[in-house]
Amino acid sequence: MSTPEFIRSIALVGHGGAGKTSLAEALLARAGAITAAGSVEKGTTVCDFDTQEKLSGHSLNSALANADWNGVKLYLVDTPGYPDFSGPAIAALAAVDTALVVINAQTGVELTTERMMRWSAARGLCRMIVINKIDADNVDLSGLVNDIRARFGKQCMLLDLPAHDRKEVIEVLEHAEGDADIESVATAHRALIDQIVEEDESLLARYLEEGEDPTLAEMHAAFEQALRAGHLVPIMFVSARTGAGVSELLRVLETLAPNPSEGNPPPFYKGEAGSGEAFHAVPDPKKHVLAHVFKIVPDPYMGRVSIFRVHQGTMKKDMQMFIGSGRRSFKVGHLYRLQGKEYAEVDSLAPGELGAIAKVEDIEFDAVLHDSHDEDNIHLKPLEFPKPMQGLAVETKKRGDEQRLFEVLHKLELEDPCFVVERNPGGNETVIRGLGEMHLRAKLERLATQYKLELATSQPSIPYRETITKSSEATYRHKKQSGGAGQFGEVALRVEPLARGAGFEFVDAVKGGVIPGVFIPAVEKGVRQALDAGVIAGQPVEDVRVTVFDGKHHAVDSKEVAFVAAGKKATMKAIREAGAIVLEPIVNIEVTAPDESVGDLTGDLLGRRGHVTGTGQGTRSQGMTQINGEIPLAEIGDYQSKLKSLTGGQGSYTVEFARYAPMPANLQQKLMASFKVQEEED
Ligand SMILES: Nc1nc2c(ncn2[C@@H]2O[C@H](COP(=O)(O)OP(=O)(O)O)[C@@H](O)[C@H]2O)c(=O)[nH]1
Ligand SMILES: [Mg+2]
Repeated sequence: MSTPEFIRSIALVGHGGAGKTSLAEALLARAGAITAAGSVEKGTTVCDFDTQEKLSGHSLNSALANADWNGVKLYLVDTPGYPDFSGPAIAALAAVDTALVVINAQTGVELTTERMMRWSAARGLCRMIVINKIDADNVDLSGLVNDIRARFGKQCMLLDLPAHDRKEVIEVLEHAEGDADIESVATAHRALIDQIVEEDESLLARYLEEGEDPTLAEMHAAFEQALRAGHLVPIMFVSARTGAGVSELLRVLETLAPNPSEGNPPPFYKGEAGSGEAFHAVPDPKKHVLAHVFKIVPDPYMGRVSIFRVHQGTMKKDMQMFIGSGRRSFKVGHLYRLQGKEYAEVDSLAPGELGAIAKVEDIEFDAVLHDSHDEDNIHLKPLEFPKPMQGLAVETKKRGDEQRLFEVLHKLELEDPCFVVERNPGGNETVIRGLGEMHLRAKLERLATQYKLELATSQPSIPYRETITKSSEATYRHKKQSGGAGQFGEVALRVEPLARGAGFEFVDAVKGGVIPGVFIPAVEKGVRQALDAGVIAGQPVEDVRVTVFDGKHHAVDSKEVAFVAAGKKATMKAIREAGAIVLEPIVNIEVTAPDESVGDLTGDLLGRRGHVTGTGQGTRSQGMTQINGEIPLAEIGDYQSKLKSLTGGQGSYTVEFARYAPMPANLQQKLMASFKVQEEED
């Protein structure tokens, strides 16, 4: 068993193509965890082991690897870099102490670089920047460093410098002088030490007095403090291809990357996620076990594999554990450490270690595992994922496959927090949603190749909503006499608008038992039926409070069905009088496209009832501009093909949910008219 002091956990994050998977491979090879580095092109890397990843040539999911180096255990989490696959990449941030942001020296700071710098800071992680591909032709390393500092701040400081025609690097903490590219070693050395000693007053005082550099050991604590506080974001240079800088990076991970007690882990909560009572896990092997599941793999042979980080205590083979709320327990059985697709059995895992258990079907993504009854209902600070909006309606081509499609889609949902499956309650529509077109295409490919499910796809219906703009009251009496028994129930209620996003509130304000308490759930059921089915346009009604304040009952004829019917009809009546309107989903869109197509794209967005909220002229990638805007979801159906034709195939985009907004009156009229026709036909 390793002790926490000798454990490092690092997520390799950054834009697609930056060389994260290749760099993980180079680190593993240099540390001796594998005999030779494989290559992404040949499909022989540890981290891109999936068939689909090998074919597409880039990572689609996160992957784990580990290495032993000078008595230190390194855990690496390789993550996918394209925005479409950011679900697993964000999830990895919950499992590590260090985010290693890999930047491609050829293309510079890209979309995912910026996002990961932001997301990992928000998570409190220690950040380090690695500039990869320094071997490539026509790279402007000095310009890139300036750009990094302009975007992310002066605390981004050189920890090493490329030297000898970029064939090697010189570490500037250890060396006070030397020949290097970009900047003089002496300047970089001075700047770095100045920044580190700032963290510790006594160190600073001595440094100023004696005018002599503190030793590396003396600076260690201050260095970690600077990392944690975000006062220092070291920049290093490597070439995963030639190996330049790889040994130096390995040494930095060993000696300077935080161990679990030097990191800045997010808090846990007792009770509601994100609210509740906050507390911090202590990376002490002797305490109660707390582990957080950041990845689920539905493995065809192993069953459901849950991959977690141990935050506190020691997870042991055969231990009895609880899931989240503490009501369900399971025996750990086999415990594994992962090396790409290989599972190695281990007896125990200490705080800071990443491991896996298999065949516990109750465990879900984001669950907290613990070994104590009292520690019930624990959550880790919630991760923030973009809400998937890009949708496709899917149908099996072969009849009889429907049930299996449903099961398989559920598996895909488990492993990717940004992929969801919706069953449209009205129509018989199954809609898959993801972060972009490429995301959904990857899932369809997977369904076809791995599960032999061929699907027909179509544009899904738009998830409109209804809401009300003022309060209103209504009474409805349901009375029926059929044969001997009758049905009687009368409900009076009030509907009031709530803030956008508030959902639904039901209030029972009935006095004196005019509606007996046992029938209140029936009234609520009727109210919900009316809201779910929609009133003016057949869309679910949201952001309303419904208060039942009066009614009547009959000693013999009052029945549940009567109050369900009365609740439903009273709600419909009240909503019709409450200034009901239709809301439509608006999405944030981010387009990256060649500079010369910006005019056309802006015009196209306007034509789609959208507008531009900002453009970033691109040093990010030479000749590319980023356009941010807002657009109704209803208008992006064919955006992919339009973008392709306007940019000669060079543009890409992502969307995420922004908000619901009232629909323009003319479009709302249309929707309501078609709902009327439908209602009359039924
Ligand atoms: N010239 C050069 N190419 C590299 C280097 N590292 C990775 N590559 C190439 O860049 C491409 C993307 O690499 P990959 O590791 O898949 O990037 P990822 O998407 O960040 O995981 C592949 O073709 C690699 O061979 C490097 O240091 N130098
Ligand atoms: Mg990769």
